[in-house]
Amino acid sequence: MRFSTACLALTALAAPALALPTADHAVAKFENPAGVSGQVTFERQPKCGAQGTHVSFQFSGFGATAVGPFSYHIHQSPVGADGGCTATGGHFDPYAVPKTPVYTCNPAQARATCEVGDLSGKHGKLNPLPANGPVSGSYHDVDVELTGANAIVGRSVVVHNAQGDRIACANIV
Ligand SMILES: [Cu+2]
Repeated sequence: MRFSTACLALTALAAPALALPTADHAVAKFENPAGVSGQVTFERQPKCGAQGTHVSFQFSGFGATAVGPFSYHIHQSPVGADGGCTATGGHFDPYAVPKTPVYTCNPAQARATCEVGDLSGKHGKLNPLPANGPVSGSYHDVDVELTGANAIVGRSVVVHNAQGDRIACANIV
């Protein structure tokens, strides 16, 4: 959430809305009728600075058995052909941030210590109120890129329950 205010202020000053080329926009759509639905949208916004994307998310359908707060990350690989989340591999971490003695990432600490894909570490976990209700929000993330060597397109977003289990995943397209 650290970058939201400045980003929105600058966006408001940008005059007419321009159609975004495909490379400036990507989305992960969660379409699970029996479980977590929603989407995470990534938009490159040059007015927010040369780097990064504006990220907006909305989720619902966590269900009575899913216990949050829910973390969510960009994972290295796409969802498996069978729809399973295991194939997504680990967190997207192109800069190989230090993991010893222990990896930590929270919204109060320097972002350079966080994996690029650790969206909930950098910006906060999903904390629906009521417990299994819908949740939404947005922020600017200076390290998430849609183009170039560290592009996130073709990877995936994975949602975890409080125990760390992968409860939903969707490809970033
Ligand atoms: Cu994850």
